[in-house]
Amino acid sequence: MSQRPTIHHIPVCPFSQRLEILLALKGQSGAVDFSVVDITKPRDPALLAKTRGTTALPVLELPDGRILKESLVILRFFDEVFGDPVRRADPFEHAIENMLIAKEGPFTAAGYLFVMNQDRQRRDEFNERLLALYRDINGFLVEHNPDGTYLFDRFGVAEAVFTPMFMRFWFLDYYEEFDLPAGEDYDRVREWKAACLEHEAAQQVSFEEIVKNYYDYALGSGNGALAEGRSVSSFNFEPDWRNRPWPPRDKYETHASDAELGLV
Ligand code: GAZ
Repeated sequence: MSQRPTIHHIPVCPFSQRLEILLALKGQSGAVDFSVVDITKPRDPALLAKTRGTTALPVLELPDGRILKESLVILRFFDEVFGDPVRRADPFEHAIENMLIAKEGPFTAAGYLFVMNQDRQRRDEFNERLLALYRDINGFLVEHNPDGTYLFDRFGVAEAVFTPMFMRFWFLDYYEEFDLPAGEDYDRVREWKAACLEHEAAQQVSFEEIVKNYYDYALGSGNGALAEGRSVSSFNFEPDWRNRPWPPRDKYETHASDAELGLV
C-alpha cells in the first residue's frame, strides 16, 4: 500500500478540486496520491467495501486503511496535518470564515438546479434565486471586509470551498447566459469571484473543460446519468474534451447526439 494518503476522486468534481486547491496553496500537492474513479462504470467492489457502501466521492484513504468522507471534513483534516494552516488562526475570524462556508450548500444547489432546469418558463425564477444568494454573499463580504478582495487578506479556506463552484457555474454563463448585474449589490462579490477564479492555486480546470463535460447537466441529467437518446456520457474520459466540438448553447431547443458532441 502507498505510504501517502490516497484521495479516490472524479477529476472534474468540484468537491475534489477544493482539496487540490488547498494542497496547492500549502505547497503540499505531492503529499497525497489521487486515484481516479470512473463514475460512468460500476463501482469497484473493493472501494465500496472500504466506504461501507456509499458511492459519493471524494474519499480519503490513509496508509493504514482508515477512511474519511465529505470534502469539507477532508479539507479541514488536510489543513491540520500538512504544512502551515490556511484557516484563520483567530477563533472569531475562523468562525466568520465558517459562516461563509455554511452558505456554500444552498449556493451550489441553486446553480445546479438552474443549469438542470428544462422549463424555459421557469428560467427567470432560477436566475433570481441564484442572484439572491449572490446578493447575500455580497452583503457578507461588505460587512466583514468592505475594502478588501478576499474574505480576509488572502485566498483562504472559504475561497478554496467556493472557487470550484464558481468554476462549475461557467456552465450557467454558457448555457443560460448568466451574468451578475451591474451595481453595488454585486460589486463586492464580483470582485471576490474574479480574484478566486484567477488565483494560481485554483487552475485545475478550464472554462472549455467545464462547458463540454457538463453538457448532460444542461439537459437535466446529473452525476454521469445518460440523457435520452444518448449512449455516451459527456463526462466520458474518451475522447478527450479537447478534441470534441463545443456543445450547442440553446439547451431548451437542441439536444445534441453522441456524434454531434464528438463522443463517438
Ligand atoms: N457532500 C459530499 C462532499 O464530499 O462534499 C458530496 C460529494 C458528491 O456529491 N460527489 C459526487 C459523487 O461522487 C460527484 S460531484 N457522485 C457519484 C456517486 O456515485 O455518488 C452533486 C449534487 C449537486 C451538485 C453537484 C454535485 C456534484 O446538487 O458535482 O447533488 C448530488 C457531484 C446540488
